[in-house]
Parts: sequence; C-alpha cells; structure tokens
Amino acid sequence: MTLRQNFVALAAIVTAIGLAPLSQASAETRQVQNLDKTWQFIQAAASANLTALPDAMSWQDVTLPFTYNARDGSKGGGYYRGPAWYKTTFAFTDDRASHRTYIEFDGAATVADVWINGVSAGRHVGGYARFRFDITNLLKTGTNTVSVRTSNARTDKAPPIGGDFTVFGGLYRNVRLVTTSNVHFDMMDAGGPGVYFTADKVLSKAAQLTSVARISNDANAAAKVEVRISLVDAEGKSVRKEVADTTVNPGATVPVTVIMKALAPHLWDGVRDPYLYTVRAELIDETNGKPTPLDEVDQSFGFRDIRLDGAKGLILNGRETRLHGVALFHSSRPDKGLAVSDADIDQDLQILREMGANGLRLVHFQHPPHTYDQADRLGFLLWTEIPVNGIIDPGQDFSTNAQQQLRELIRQNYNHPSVMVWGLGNEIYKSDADSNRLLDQLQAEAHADDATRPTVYANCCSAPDAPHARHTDTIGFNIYNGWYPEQKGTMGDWIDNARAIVKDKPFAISEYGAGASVLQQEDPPAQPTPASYWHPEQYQALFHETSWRQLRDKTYLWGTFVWAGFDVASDGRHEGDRDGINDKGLVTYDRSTRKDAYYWYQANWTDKPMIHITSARFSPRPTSPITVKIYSNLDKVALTVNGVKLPDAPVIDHIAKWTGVALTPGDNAVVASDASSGSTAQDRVTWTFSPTSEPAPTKLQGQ
Ligand code: GCB
Repeated sequence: MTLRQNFVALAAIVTAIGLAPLSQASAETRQVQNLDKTWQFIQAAASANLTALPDAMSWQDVTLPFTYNARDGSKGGGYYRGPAWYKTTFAFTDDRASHRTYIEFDGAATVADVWINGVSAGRHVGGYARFRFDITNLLKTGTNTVSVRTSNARTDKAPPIGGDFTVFGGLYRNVRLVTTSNVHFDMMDAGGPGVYFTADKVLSKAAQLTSVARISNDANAAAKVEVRISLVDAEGKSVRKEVADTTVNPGATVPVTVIMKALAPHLWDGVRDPYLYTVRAELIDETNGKPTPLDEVDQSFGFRDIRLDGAKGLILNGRETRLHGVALFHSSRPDKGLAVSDADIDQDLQILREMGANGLRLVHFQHPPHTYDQADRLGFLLWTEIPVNGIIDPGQDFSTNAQQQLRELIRQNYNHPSVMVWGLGNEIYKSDADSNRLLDQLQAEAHADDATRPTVYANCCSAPDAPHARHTDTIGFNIYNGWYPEQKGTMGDWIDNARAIVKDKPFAISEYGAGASVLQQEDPPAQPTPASYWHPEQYQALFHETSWRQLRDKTYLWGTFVWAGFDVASDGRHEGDRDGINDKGLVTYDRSTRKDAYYWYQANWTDKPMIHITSARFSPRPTSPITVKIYSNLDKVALTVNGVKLPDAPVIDHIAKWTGVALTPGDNAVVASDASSGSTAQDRVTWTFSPTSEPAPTKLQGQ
C-alpha cells in the first residue's frame, strides 16, 4: 500500500462537532447583530465605484439573502455576470468600544469589496465560504453605513472557471456583526470558529477529545487566561470539564490544547443514531485574580469513527455501512437561486431522508452553515468540496485562491461529525502539468489543515488510474453509462474494470444519473438523446433500475451518489422540457414533484411500507391494454382497476407488474395496496384512456 492508501485505511477518522451559528454564542460575552434586513441594491455597470454610485431613486429595497440572478440564472438565455452594489446602515453605540467588532458574511459571490463609512474594510475572493473583516477601527458612534460591491463576473484568478452550473451572484447568504471582548477566540482564522475538536480512539475505552482553542489578544496588555472546555450531553448535562491556563501577549494569537481522556462517549452513528453533544469553550480572564468571562463558543459535537476500506467500503463505528448518497446543489430553486432559507434547506433534507438517502455530496462548492448543522442532526454523511471544476488557470492567483477556499472549507467545517471527506475538485478537463500540480498542492493543503479526514476528487471520462485520479486519498468516478452515448458499455463492467486497476484504493461512484421531465411520458421508453428536448420520465426510472442493480452488490464501493437529488440550475443547458435546467434530479427544481425514480430508491432504501404506481403522469393514454408497474418494499401488492380486483402480484426485487391491463375509454381509477404485511400503504392514480390523444409536449411554451 502507498502512504496515502495507508492513511485512508488506518486513520481513525474520529472527529467531532458542528459549528453552532455564532448567534448561539453566549450573549454575555459576544453580541451578534443580524444585518439581513433593509438593504438597498442596484445592479450597476462595470465602471461603478463607491463615490460614483447613482442616486437613491435607482436603488431597490431588498432583504438578504438576495441574489440578482434569481430569475435569469435558470432561464437558459444567458445571465448577468457582473457587479452589483448593496448598502445598508446600522446603529452602533460606544458601550462596546473596548471590544472588537467584525462583519461576518456567510458567503458573497464571487468577489466582494466591503466599505464601512466609505473606508475599505477589505476584499474577499471566492463565492461560497464565510469570511469576516475586523471593522473595529472603522466604526463610529451612531449610524454607520456598510456598502458592498459584489461581482460574479468570470475571473481567471479564482475557481470556479468551468462547471456545469449557474454562478449566482451577490449577497445570497446571511450577514451579521459580531462583537467580542478584546481577548477572544480567534475570529480571523479563515472564517473558522477559532476552536477545533478532534476525537481519537472513540471505539476504545481510551477515547479522548483534543480541543485546540486559538486565543487572540487585541488589548494593549498581556492577558492571563483560562480555557475551559465542557462536554455537555444531549440532555444538557455537563459530563466532563477540563481547563488550561496561558498568557497571551498583546497582538498575539496562541493555540491552547486541552485534552479530555478516558471518555466513554455515546457515538454519533449516522442516520442510525445521530447523537450530538455540545462542547462549550469558555475563555476566562484571570489577569487580576478575579475570574471574568471573556468569550464563549458552543459547538455541536459527535464522536464517530469512519474508515474507508478498498475491500469493505465504508466502515462507520466499526460496522460496514452502505452509503446511499445523492448530490445536492445548495437547495437552489426557482425565483430564489442560491438565496434560500433555512426552511428550504430543511425541506430538501427531509425529502432526501424520506427517500432513504444517508449521504450527500454537497456539490460543487461550500454550502451554507445550516446544511452542515442539519446534516449533523439528521445523520447524513457528507462529501463537501471546493469549486475547482472543469477548467483551471495555470497562474499563481488561481492556485493560491483554490488553496484558500480549501482552507476555509476545512476550518469552517472541521468540527462537523457529518463531514467525512474533503473534495478537491471535479472533472478537470485537461490533464497536464498545471492541473496535476494544482491537485498536489490542494492535497498538501488538505493534509496540513486536517490530518484526520481523507481527500477525494471526482474524476471523469478517463482511465481509472489517469493522472488526475492519483492525487487524493480516495477517488470518486462520475460515470454516465446508459445516458451519455460516448460512455460505452455497462456501469457494472466499468466499475469492475476500475477495481481491477485501482486495486485496494477505496473508491466511490460520485455521480450517475439521467435526465427526466415529468411533462414528458413514453412507455416503454427509448433511450433519449441527452442534448434534446425529449427526456421522458420513464427512461430515467429505467436507467436507475438498471444502474442500482449493478451498483448495489459492489460492497467494496464506499459510496454511490445519484446525480442529482433535485434538478439543478445550469443556465447553459437546453434540454428536457425547458432551458437552463439540468433535469437529472429525482425531484423537480420547484420541489413539487418527486419523479418515478425517486420512488425506486425509496423502495430500495427504506423499510416503512410504501407503494408507488409508476407513470402516474402518463395521462391521457393513447393505447390499451397497458402494463402497470409499481415500486414497493413489500412482498405482495394488490391492484384494482375501476374497482375490479386483479390477482395479487409478488414484488420481485422491488417491482411488481401486471401486463395486459385493459383500460376503458375515459377515466380509470387504479389503486395499489399492501397484500402482504397488513400496512395501510397505498397509491392511486387516474388514467384517462383517450385513443386519439396527442403525445405530450416536448418543450414548455414560453420557457
Ligand atoms: C458531471 C458534473 C455535473 C454535471 C453532470 C451532468 O459530471 O460534475 O456538474 O452537471 O456531469 O449532468 O452531466
């Protein structure tokens, strides 16, 4: 085994914790002021600068999150990529004058310049990570102004350059002010929480938790401080506490390590039992002999052990576990783009849990903090990645920024138990010295930032041992056999061949999928042309039936990820029933319709009795008799057509079928119900038999 393979096979990847939003920090020691309300916005010409902004009449009132591509980003007609301005005011009083105040953005796409009261606070390049600026010295008592110029114009200086998705621009996530004491947990550590937790040997009696708290002293004198780390169980009971003392000189930031030994933790066990502790980090001033609280950060925390094994796949807490994953594109949806709410994210995760997914590939960039928090709570295992995608630039700026984005991703999400792998990129088209050097640099950066988790890269369209596939600890393959005609042969054969080549290096199927419109129906379906306006729903279902049967027995895979959970905004696409959307989702872009293939996975991945009649939307129907096909996780299903019972059908490998079912002209009521376990599972459809009916439209009017 190579060193890297050793790393993957041997590392007990036992980390912890989810980043609690800073607003959960103690009110006594930190103050958090939400800045999401009442901003003014203008989509300005490229030449605009702070002093030459148009008058007040031209500005539009918005609340954050707000992207200026909410409408044009998924229409397929090209979308605005350029500068825009946001500004607002906030009150600031000097009772906090001996403190530090930061402005914190959960993400701004893709380059953001920030001014406070007309003075530059800084620039952040990279559209998807949190960042902060220390604005203490720019503030005045009374009303303050914050102005932000964002631009999502294409740049060669930072990823993404390529990528099959819309680069939504603007302040599409939350913004806040955070005020801390002068001595505090580090706020300028690549947007991270400043306190980092790593658990080791969690499956043994010697389990321990190592906490590293970075303490910054922005005061004029040395500070003598105590760091208190408390482990609080899910019931809120403090179960362990350890402390460490240190002195921090003015202007310095020092890491302090606190170790808790011999823990017997309740494990975070994925969807089986996503048990979370809270780790409380408190900073106490001891300079004058009278302990005074300075700062506090609470983090969700989970003890777990994850190993990726070339023969056994994913081993979670000592148990071989099948990772049934899907790709999630930031919960984006119509008229919102990436500017989604926490409720939107919750809805997406709920829909995917109901399908039985237990893993997510968060494509193709860092997601909002709420997604990681909720993944911790629900037990999803996460692949999370930076937007190195398709095309890279050989220049120094690009690679420096890619490394910065990776550092931000890792620091900001290090504590989440749900995060299992760091993704360094996706499908870089050109394999040359530049792209291979970049992947090496990213690999080194990831290992420097996190010694506990493996890295991964999503490779496509080249040999399994092509140069790009060799840099990371583990590898993912995007394979579309059965959809894109240039990918020849079956998925199963491709994977077997890959295994013979990569041998014991752990790998996953990072993408597989097929397009489907719920408006386009054809039964039985022919294989469609991907770049066409005909993507019948039935073909996607058939594709997933075939694909999953080839994937499921390959227990050496550490995961499989359907592309995609939901349809994806990709303005450059022109296919299916509309432009601007990649329709390989198992659920429509507006979340209103779960496609047939969704239920195929639910039948395979869940135990709660379910029945789904496929082709429900194929109505009116031009022919009779028909074949009725249902997906189910039961043993036997009963069917009635217009109240007449047909013989019960056995469910063979999650499918039951009745052939030669005659429909009568007009509406036909079809009901499928449980004939084996006594459950109330049932599904019903109404099919209109209309021998003269026209085929479904191939493209939506007006799209
Ligand atoms: C890929 C990309 C993803 C695409 C997908 C597709 O490999 O990673 O962003 O959208 O293929 O639909 O072809």
